[in-house]
Parts: sequence; structure tokens; C-alpha cells
Amino acid sequence: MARKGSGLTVDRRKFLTGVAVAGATSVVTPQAATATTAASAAPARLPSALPPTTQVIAAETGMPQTDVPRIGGVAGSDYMVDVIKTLNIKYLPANCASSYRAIHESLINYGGNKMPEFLTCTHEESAIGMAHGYFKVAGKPLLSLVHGTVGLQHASMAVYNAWCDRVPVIIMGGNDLDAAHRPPGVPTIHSAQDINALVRDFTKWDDTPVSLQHFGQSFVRAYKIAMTPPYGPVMISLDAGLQQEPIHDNGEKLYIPKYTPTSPPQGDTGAVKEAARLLASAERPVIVVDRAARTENGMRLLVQLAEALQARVVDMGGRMNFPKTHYLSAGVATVNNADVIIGMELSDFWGVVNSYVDNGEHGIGINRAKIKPDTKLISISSVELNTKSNYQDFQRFQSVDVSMAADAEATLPALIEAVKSAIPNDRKAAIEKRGEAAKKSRAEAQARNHQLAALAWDASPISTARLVMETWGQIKDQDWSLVSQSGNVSSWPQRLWPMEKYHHWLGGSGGYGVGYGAPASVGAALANRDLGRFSVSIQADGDLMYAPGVLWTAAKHKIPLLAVMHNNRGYHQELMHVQRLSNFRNRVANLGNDMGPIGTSIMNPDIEYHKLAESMGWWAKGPIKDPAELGPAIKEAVAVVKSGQPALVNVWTQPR
Ligand SMILES: Cc1ncc(C[n+]2csc(CCOP(=O)(O)OP(=O)(O)O)c2C)c(N)n1
Ligand SMILES: [Mg+2]
Repeated sequence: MARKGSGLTVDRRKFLTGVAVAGATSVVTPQAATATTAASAAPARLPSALPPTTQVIAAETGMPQTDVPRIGGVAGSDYMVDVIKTLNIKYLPANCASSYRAIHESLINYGGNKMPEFLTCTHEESAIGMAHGYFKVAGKPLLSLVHGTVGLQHASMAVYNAWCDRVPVIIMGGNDLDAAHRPPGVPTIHSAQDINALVRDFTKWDDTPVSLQHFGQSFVRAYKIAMTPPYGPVMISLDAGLQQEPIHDNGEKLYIPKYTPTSPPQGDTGAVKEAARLLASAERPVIVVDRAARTENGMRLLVQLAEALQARVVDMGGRMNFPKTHYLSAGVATVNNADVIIGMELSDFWGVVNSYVDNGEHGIGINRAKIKPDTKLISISSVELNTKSNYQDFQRFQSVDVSMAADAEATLPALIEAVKSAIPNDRKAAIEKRGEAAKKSRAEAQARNHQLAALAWDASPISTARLVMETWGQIKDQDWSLVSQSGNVSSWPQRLWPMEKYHHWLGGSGGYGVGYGAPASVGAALANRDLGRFSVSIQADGDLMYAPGVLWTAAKHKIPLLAVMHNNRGYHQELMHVQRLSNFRNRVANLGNDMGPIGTSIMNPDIEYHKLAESMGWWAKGPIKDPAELGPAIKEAVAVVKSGQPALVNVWTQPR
């Protein structure tokens, strides 16, 4: 390679090799460029192209600077990694971005890519969705990093789902605040005054630390707030300068604040007593639960409360709250006859005790109370401690008789004791009788479910009941976990599978933002992998197509997951909306050449999901249209998953 002022002509190939070795930090000196070109002037000839600019000449011929600047001191982001490591966060699903390059570099080089381990994601929504699913199995939050503006914009729906589902996720967004010194062009376009504003309405807390010590406090505080029930996502804006600059010695010694978990809020003693009195003296008490069991222990406590009262339990399904196999497990219609209802962590108390019919007589909804006017209502809800104004996840206002702003699981031990001591001796026989009646009606409901499941058993495309039961037939001997059910398969798993362990069902998205199913399944499967469990998802077609790249992340990081597709070739939920409204307006729906109103089908061309999955490193099979082929295909897939790989079976299904 030419050296400064050597006067030699430059061999272009050799020069480029040199630049590549020197790397992107190489800088050339313009003086050298001038000297070299002057000395190597060739005989005049007609130009065949535009002459090179000064910069091009310099880049082609100049001497790479050998004294590349190095950091003088310890990187600020190394301290950030030290702080993060104290909280034992196992994984960091993220899509890379320059605005957080400094902490990225520290995490993988200084931190050794352990605790947390970086998981390469192809979309920010996938990263947050994975963290969401992971928490519901592991009970521990993950950290994600995003490009503060565009990355956070991509992530935002998944953040909203986590917010509505009361799931903690710690998000940090890179941002370059210093307008006078940040690089112009793209880094400036990707900066904002306040990136957190984008998600402020649906995060529990956010901060923008301006010093490293401030970061230390913010990160531990963010973790603590996220992990105090009601859980929720939190956001930290990470200034590029703060990450990149060395730690300044200003006489202050950086320290890492100690994290102590906050104990969850319990219901007030007087309110607990009053609730117990109402429940103990009720004729037909009903317990309704949604996100009541935060842990396995929550389930155990709910069984104790239900058995003490011989009260039926309606599980709204936000979590696995109560064993489906228990004789006191009941459907939501049970509330109609109740004289006392206790609702625990309900996302929609109004919706439990009222019915609403869409597209009513005048094109508007019709509301009807389901319960009697004198039915007493008790509520335990931690979400009341954390209400925000803008997004309407708090649902319609429901008046209740006893209202506790408290965590249900933390309140249950006191409530169980209070109920036991409030039951008078002369009521015990009547309470036992209630249990007998519950056993009978549950057996009848189960028989009805089996009859209904048998309908269209041999249909092609395959019925959703058959899909669900063929899957069950192949996984029942595993320590299985249904990590997600996207789309709608008429709740057949809940109706037919013997769900009784906390990890048998994880609940839905919370915010009903479609696209949750695929990433949340992968995140939950990751947590299950580490616990030695078998993960299965029922994967809808529409849900998968929002961001299918998460399939690649599962294969890349060896996350075993069985995805059985509910491929009804459409957005069936929306198909029904447009169809029903067309009926209401006395119009024949315009189907184009598809099976549903234009805009609601995913067909012509039909997506070959098995090929899509295969292209990203999955074992896959399909499309399965003949129900007789389904069991054997799933069996093969189960063997693959047990060997540690993800597998997808693309099944053509009935709409619902
Ligand atoms: C992000 C987002 N976009 C659009 C919707 C509206 N939406 C609700 S259900 C649904 C259909 C989803 O299709 P699929 O996952 O295949 O389930 P299916 O209804 O077909 O069973 C859509 C588009 C939504 N809830 N979230
Ligand atoms: Mg669909």
C-alpha cells in the first residue's frame, strides 16, 4: 500500500484490502492524496467518466490513520451492564440499532453475552412479544433494547399488550439528545426530545437518566416498579452520549443500588371481613377470576377459597387461575343466578355481569344486566392502583358493594381465614349440598362439550375441535404447556383438555393486538425449554403474518416449540363483522373471488406456511386438509420438538 508522500502509484485492489483490514474507523489524510496524485500523473487522455472528487481521491489513495482514537477510561455503558447484571435478567430479545450500539457492545464484549444473553430478533414487536410470553412462564422479566424512535414505534403495540395483560417488560430505547454534537443525518432523524412519550400512556413508569449514577437508580427503580403488582412495562431512554462517553472522575464513586422486591398490597382488614361475611352467608356465591393467580400458589389458594365455600369458579382466562378439572369450575352463565359475586383482578367487571349485543336493532349495541338487582358484588383489583386516562383498558364503570384496591393473590390467605371463621355451623350442611349440585352440572356440561366436539369430526377443512383433540392425542404424555392460542378455535382446549397446572395455560394477549401469538409463544417456549417442559401453540394464520420473522429467532436460538396452525385462510373475526353489517344493511357482501368479504381473506394465493417456516430453519409439514393425516403429522412434529427444534404443522381449518 502507498505510504504518505511515497510517490508510488497505488494498486487499487491492494489498497482496498488494506482499508478493509483497517476497518471502518480508518481515516485518510487529504495532503497525502494530493501528493500521490500529482506524482503519479499519467499521460493526458480523453476522460471516459467524470473525474474523481477530492474525497474519492483521498479515500482511494490516502494513508489510513494508524492512531485510531481509543477510549480513555472505562465506558459508561460498562457500568450500565454492571447494574443490569445485578438483577439476573436471563435474556435480551432485541433488534439491533446504532442508537444503543454502545451498550450493545458492552453487553456482548464486556458482559460476555451472559445474563442477559442477546437474542437476535427481526422486529421490535417480536422482541417485546417474546418478553411478554417469557414472563408468563418464568415469572421473571426480560430486558429489550430498541431504536428510540422507529424501533419503539414498531414495539409499541406489543408494549400495549403487555400493559393490558399486566406483564412487566423492561425496555430501553437509544436516543441522542445532544442536538449540537450528535451525528447529522440518520442519527438525528432517529432522535427525539422525549422518546418515552410514545409509550407513556401504557407504561407504568419511564425515565431519561442524565448521568450514569442516575441510570443506576433508574434501572433498579424501573425493575422494582415493573415487578410490583400490578405488574407492567417500563421504559428508559438511554442517551447515546451517556452510553458512549467514558466514566468521568468527578470525585463521586458510582454505586449500584440494591434491589429489594416490594411486597404486594393486601386488602384492608375491614373490607376483607365484610367480603367474608357476605360470601359466608350467601346462598349462591360465585367467584369470578381473570388475572387473579399470579403464581402457582395463587391457584392453590383459589381452590381453598372455592372449597371452603363450595362456590363455583368462573375463570375468565387471563391466566390459569383454577383447575378446569375441578368440579367447582363453571361457565360464565353461572353468574346469572348468583346472590354474591366476588371478582378478582377482572379486566372487565361490567362485562361479566352485563351482556352486550353488537349490531342491535338500530345498528347500535344493546346492554342488558345479567344479574339480579340485589346481587352483591365484591371486587379485589390491584389495577385500581394504577389507572391512566387515555387508553380505555379500564372498561365500563361497574358499581360494586365492597371494593378493594389490592392484589388478589396477596389478599387470598386473609380472605380464606375470614371466610372459614364467618361460616356459621348451621350453614355447613347447605354448603356441602352446593358442592354436590356443582358436580352434577359440571358433568352435564362436559358431556355437552363432547357431543359438540364430535360435530363435523371428519370435515375437510378440519374442524377446530378435531384440530385441538388430534393435537392433544400427541402431547398428552408430555409435561405440556399451551403457550398461546391465537385466532379462535372456539376455546376447545379450555373445554376439552384437562388443564390443571399453572403452566397449562398462560392467558391471551391482554390488549387483543393481533400478532401477539407467534412471538409470545416463542418467548414462553424459551422459558419452558429452560424448565424442561414441552411447548405447544395453536397458531392462527393472520396472527403469524404480522411479523413471521420470530420463527427464525426460534430456530436460531434453538427454542423447541410445536406450532399447530389454525389456518382458516382469513381474518375470520373481521370477516364476521363485515358480513354481519352487510346483512344488517340488506346488502350482499362483495366477496371478490374469495370466500369472505373483500379485505378479510388470506387466500389466492394461499400462503404456504410450512415453506415459510422451513425457510427459517423449522421442521414443517402441510398443508394438511384430510383429518386422517393430522394425527400422524403432529406425531412426527412432536418427535422433532423433543429433539430440541421448533416444528410447524400447517393445517387447513374451518373458520371457528
Ligand atoms: C394489530 C391488530 N390489527 C387488527 C386487528 C383486528 N382483528 C381482530 S381479530 C383479527 C383477525 C385475526 O386473524 P387470525 O389471527 O387469522 O384469526 P381468526 O379470526 O382468523 O381466527 C383482526 C385483523 C387487531 N385486533 N389487532
Ligand atoms: Mg385466520
